[in-house]
Amino acid sequence: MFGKILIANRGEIALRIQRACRELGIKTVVVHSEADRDAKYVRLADESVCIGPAPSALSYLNVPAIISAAEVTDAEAIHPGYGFLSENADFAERVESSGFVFIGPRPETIRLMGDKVSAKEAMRAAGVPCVPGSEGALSEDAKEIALTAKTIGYPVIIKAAGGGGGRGMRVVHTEAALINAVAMTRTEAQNFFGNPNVYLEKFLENPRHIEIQVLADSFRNAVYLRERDCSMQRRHQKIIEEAPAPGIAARHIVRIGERCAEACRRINYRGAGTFEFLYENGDFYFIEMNTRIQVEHPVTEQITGIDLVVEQIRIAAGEKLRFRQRDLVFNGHAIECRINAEDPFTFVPSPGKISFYHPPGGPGIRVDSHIYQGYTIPSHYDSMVAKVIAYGDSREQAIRRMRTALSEMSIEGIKTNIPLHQELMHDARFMEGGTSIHYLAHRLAAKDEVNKGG
Ligand code: MV4
Repeated sequence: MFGKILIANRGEIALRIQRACRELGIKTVVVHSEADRDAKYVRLADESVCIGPAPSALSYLNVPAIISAAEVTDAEAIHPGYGFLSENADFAERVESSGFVFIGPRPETIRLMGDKVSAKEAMRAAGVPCVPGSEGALSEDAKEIALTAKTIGYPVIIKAAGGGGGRGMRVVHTEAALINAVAMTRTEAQNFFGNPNVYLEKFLENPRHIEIQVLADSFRNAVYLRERDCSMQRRHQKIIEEAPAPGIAARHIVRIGERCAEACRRINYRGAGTFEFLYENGDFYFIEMNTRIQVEHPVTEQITGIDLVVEQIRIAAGEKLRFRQRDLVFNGHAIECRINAEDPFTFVPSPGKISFYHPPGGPGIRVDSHIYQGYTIPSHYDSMVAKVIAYGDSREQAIRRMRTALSEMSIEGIKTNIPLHQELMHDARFMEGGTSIHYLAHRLAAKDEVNKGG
């Protein structure tokens, strides 16, 4: 096992990774920007290194500074967390060529999955069901593109190979609009991602976003850790996630989960990963794979009893998976609410000093957060300041515990989206379960109309 790990991230996930390291008896180094110098989680680390000024481009994305920090502190491995450099294949390569272990998949795997065209191709070849669409990237031939779209059937969605997470997409309803839309998406793709390749898919109008968590070691052992439903989102920012997904039969999950685990063995995947699917009318369609630990990993931990960050570290250290699929048991239901420092209804960020903080607790409540009374939330980064995770025997119990937790929680001095979560925990459609990716936007729009007196 490693003696010392460098954590190339900030906020709650930097603290979460430190906790996993402590459990394994590993010393920690946290790198931080000037804006995060006084954060408590930085003090809690065994060592810390300032790697640059507040803007991420000069600190958390500053590859030479991070590598130097690992060198001067004698760290053996680097955990990238989520966001920042976590899915940057060039960074993973630099980490390894500098003699450190990258806690994540091989650089080639990250590169394969970073290109959504090659990811989809690899997954289709490995037996994972995908959204019907073009075979690979589109050619330059307008007639051929029009024929492809016609064969798929309108509406279609044009996606950038270098995109993902909702960037670089365009929906097209008619052949008349197709070629111009392809050209525009291509130009944007070149400008944003440096890759002009685009591809076509059937546009699914009202799907749910269901993802499968996997873990794989370096010896082609792979397991799936069931699913998460991440449909409650706004502008591609998830706000509530849960496991298992309400209303989807376990045998259906088993079938798709086995496909994901088998795909991991085929591509010799290593580490934690997530297969993202759209789920509509009882069918799963693969769209993308994430090669990092995700924000919402705690809901999976709560229903499996497995510490995903600990497992990531063990796998990176060359250990074999300690369990097989048949050893895994899934129990109860977990819901995560992402607490953001923002206006609950306009979503305008609300950084600043926390003048009072009281976290919730009690049976089945977990809070993953780096904040405390007196902490100042910097304006330079993501607005997520805490994750409240409620676990129960049933979804109903998890919801009841979440309501209590949200009512106990107080964060003063800044605005948070706690009031929005409180509304959603009493929303009839949420309580029923199974709302689509469009539900939150529609609900917010409907509420706006009421407020305008419409
Ligand atoms: C889609 C889709 C409908 N049909 N693909 C957006 C994020 C990226 N990961 C893929 N996305 C979508 N791809 C087809 N063929 C709808 C979305 C989508 C979405 C997906 C997951 C979660 C939230 C979303 C919000 C809007 C659109």
